[in-house]
Amino acid sequence: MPDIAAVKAALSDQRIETPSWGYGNSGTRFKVFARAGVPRTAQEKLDDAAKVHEFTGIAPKVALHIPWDTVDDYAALGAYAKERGLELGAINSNTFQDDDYRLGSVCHPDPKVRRKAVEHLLTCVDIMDATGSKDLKLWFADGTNYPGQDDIVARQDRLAESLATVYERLGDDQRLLLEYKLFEPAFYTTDVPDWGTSYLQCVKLGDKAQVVVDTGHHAPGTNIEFIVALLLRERKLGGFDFNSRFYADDDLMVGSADPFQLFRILYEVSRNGGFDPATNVAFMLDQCHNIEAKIPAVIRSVMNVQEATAKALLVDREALSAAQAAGDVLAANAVVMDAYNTDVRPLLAEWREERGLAPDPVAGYAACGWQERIVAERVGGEQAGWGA
Ligand code: LRH
Ligand code: MN
Ligand code: MN
Repeated sequence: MPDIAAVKAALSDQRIETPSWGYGNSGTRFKVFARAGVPRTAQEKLDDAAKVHEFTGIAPKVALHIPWDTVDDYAALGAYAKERGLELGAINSNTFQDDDYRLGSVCHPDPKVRRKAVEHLLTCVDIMDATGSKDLKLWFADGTNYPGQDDIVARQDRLAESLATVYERLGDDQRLLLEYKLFEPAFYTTDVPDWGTSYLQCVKLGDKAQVVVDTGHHAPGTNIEFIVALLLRERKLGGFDFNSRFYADDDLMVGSADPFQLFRILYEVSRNGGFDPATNVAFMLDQCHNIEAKIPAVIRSVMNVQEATAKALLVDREALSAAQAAGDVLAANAVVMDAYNTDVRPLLAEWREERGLAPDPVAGYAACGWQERIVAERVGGEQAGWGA
């Protein structure tokens, strides 16, 4: 059986990064429901993130999205985060909201538009220098809607050239993380649709370029844990954007639709050294809380990742190897299922109490008075939103 002290130690090493945009209002293309107390500034988003960290103990990092989190002084924002026990995490670029990007950004046929997109990415690296962020996370909405609209390979060439310019600008301890997504907003071809395309581009760039797996960005039925295992084997897994989906890019709370899939993914992370801080896998959330309260939803999401992690760490690797070597299919499967079916909530409550945390973070947050305070104090001004 796995040693419980070692499991607890691994849980203590885990860090989950929360997205600034998860604290703001979001919705669908049909309606954005505003919620009382939602942050109006990047600083207020950090104040909320600090509460998530206070009650979970493992969420000190906050990812920013530029220009959604534009401020005058990024070093000051980094200092603001630090005063609250936080760090600024990945800088997410945004080359999808301007009219200029109708036909794409870094893959656009017009070099002037490509230049504009690359300039934005270089600005994001400047921001990283100011905040101390180590990861530039790139997702491109680029693609085409109709057969013949543009040349598939020419677009890959433009992508490679644009990425190379950005890669050159990175500092020694900074990474370029390239996220893929099957479709949307492009509906015929997408320029980075899958892990293979991201991997090929990253390999050409070099060691500081790695792939991001957003769990909502695959075709239904895709075996995501297989992708994770392969990328770890190649040392090309830069991180995750965790969320849950029933249909497409739903961005629901991670682990809600299919907690078993989350466990299977995290087992491959465990099996392939991905929980070792030296492997440097970024465990990020990328979610939008459209109808639920935001801070408790982020807390619940962090807990869902932590529960699945605990189960993954509980897999009896020795017994599994023995069953695999003996070709005992049922015994091997039983070892994995035993871990998955373990109720880890008492273990995690104990782990929290050992750190002076509330055993139930959701209840702890509900009782702390923060929600009432922000509802009373955050009046006037414009609420932050997904895309604002
Ligand atoms: C694209 C995506 C990407 C963006 C985020 C807001 O669907 O997953 O990570 O930066 O959503
Ligand atoms: Mn994402
Ligand atoms: Mn997405």
